[in-house]
Amino acid sequence: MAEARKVSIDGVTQEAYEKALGDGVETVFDRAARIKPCPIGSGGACCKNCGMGPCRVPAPKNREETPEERAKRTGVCGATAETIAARNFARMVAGGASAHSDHGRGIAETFLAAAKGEIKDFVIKDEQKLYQLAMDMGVEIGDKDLREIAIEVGERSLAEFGKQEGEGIFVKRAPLKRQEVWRRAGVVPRGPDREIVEMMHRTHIGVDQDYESILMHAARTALGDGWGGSMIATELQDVMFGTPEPVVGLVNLGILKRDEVNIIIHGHEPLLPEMMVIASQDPELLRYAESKGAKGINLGGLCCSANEILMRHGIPVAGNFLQQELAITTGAVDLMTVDVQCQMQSLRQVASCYHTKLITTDRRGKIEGVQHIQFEEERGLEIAKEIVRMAIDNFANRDQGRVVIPDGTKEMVVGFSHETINYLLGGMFRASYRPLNDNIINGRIRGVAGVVGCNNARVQHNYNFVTMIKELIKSDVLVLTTGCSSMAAGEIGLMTPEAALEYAGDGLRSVCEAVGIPPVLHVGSCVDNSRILMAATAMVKDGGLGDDISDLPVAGAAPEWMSEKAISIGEYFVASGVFTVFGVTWPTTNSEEVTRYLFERYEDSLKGMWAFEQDPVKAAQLMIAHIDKKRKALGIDKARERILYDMAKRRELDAA
Ligand code: SF4
Ligand code: MSK
Repeated sequence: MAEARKVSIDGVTQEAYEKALGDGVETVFDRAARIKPCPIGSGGACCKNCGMGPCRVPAPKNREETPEERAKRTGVCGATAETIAARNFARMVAGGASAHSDHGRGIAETFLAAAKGEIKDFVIKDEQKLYQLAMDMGVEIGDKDLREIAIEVGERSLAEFGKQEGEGIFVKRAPLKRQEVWRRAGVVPRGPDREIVEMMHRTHIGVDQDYESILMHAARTALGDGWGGSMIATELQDVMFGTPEPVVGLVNLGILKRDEVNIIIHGHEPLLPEMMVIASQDPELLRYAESKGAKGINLGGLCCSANEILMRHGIPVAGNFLQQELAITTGAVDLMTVDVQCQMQSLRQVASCYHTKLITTDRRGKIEGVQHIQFEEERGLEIAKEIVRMAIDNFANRDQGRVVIPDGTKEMVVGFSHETINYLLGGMFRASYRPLNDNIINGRIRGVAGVVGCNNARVQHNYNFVTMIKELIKSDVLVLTTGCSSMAAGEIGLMTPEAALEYAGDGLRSVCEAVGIPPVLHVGSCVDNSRILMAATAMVKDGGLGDDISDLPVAGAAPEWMSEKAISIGEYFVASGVFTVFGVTWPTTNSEEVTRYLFERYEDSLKGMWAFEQDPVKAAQLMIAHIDKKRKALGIDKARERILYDMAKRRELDAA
């Protein structure tokens, strides 16, 4: 059993955890205390890729190994520790890329069906983005009507996944120099399906046994995610559901309501959540809820499903990955739906301790013993209404005597899509990243960092995120977040314009004040890391900061990562030229050579590299040092020294 104040830095989460303890319900925090990570597997020293293994090849601890020992450190088939570590890492990339890409494929299928008029509940909401997308995909617009354009965009998107030859359609969105880097390194992605299948093939026993070759294909696979599957998901979701614009939302478990029907949407795909937003506001269902004694229907989200409906509709967010069980242990959740990714199997056990109805809604994401209602796009709203009705019916079963909703929510301003940042900075008629570039060049903004990824029960919930982000913004680094990182920042109050006054350095604060933005910008869900790629590309294209993403004073991080998707995201950041730091644990520590390849030698071919640092302050300092190195290379380091002097001078004058 873990101690409440040690499991999370967030008081609301601590209170909810104490309630779970009091109820005798085991949660992820207790399991993490009970189950220790395997020291052999965690460093990539275990191979189970065939029936002669598993083979364990750990390096000796606390001393250098002799050449003889090293020669013997192989699996039964002779695979070296390097091959084994590289294969394990590459398979994590493939796993993560497949999750994002399968998400993207589902969206493309729905988009195409909607464009053809085969399903009525999904429509084109952002026509301007559709036209832009069509042009980027090379669709001739001519005198075609919107429907024809949408069908062609849908068909081209779907065809991308299995593209056997050539280059992914969005590769040409990248800066020209980046494309050259990829072509030279031989990592231009074809379709994500092809790259993922090849990755699995290469890492089968007896195929690719050169760790460099494996790791270069890992880069190609990840690029097929970031500039392929994930980017398609983001683009089509925006066209169908609307491109996010700034909106205020609430975050944390305190969003649950004692006197309303509480429904939580958990997972990643926004199809059902979009329908649930409509269904939960349906007048007939609201009357039905009243007839059952509830004052209303309260829809909330968890994980990335939450991010999707928060940034498009301002729907409140109950929390991030480590808070999913705690939402149920409040005793206030009448129904929770889960679709795909990041939903714990333990939800079934936790829900069984309360009245909560747990429903799986995607055929790919079933949980043994849990009721399944398949979401069918053709009957999207009808199914959503059916689920809302079930939640209302279950409200009567709630034992209000067991309900404890921790007091505490925070406001967060969200919805900073790539387009929105463009408009906010440059204005509607001259949308541009130029003002951002100017503020980087003049030194008010030191650089930009993407802080993304999951929570991990091996470290205190939200601590690494919040500590790192505070360190960055204090040092005038503008932070972009996605996924669970966004909730961590929101829960501590870093996502309001006022946060800039309290936490940001002088330079960043002055820009946030002038534009009216928070120092930490919520850009979306996990697939929306593709927005960060587009933002970086726009910075290059608007000029003054070099020719390539690797020239920019930017860095990436996932200080609490746990999922394979995070590894794929990190890998495509690196392969796009971004210095990227991960915390908690590093999956190749058993092989110095593989680790060195990822941390140093990737830079030779890809101009980006990984780093690992568990301490979030030190990790932030690594990022800042990288940003400063890039500023120096661009010759803009002096401008920042001047601006700091100006600030100090100004303070002196203010004090006088
Ligand atoms: Fe062992 Fe080689 Fe089989 Fe892996 S592939 S389990 S190293 S024999
Ligand atoms: S939900 S992948 S825990 S960010 Fe996207 Fe959070 Fe990580 Fe899932």
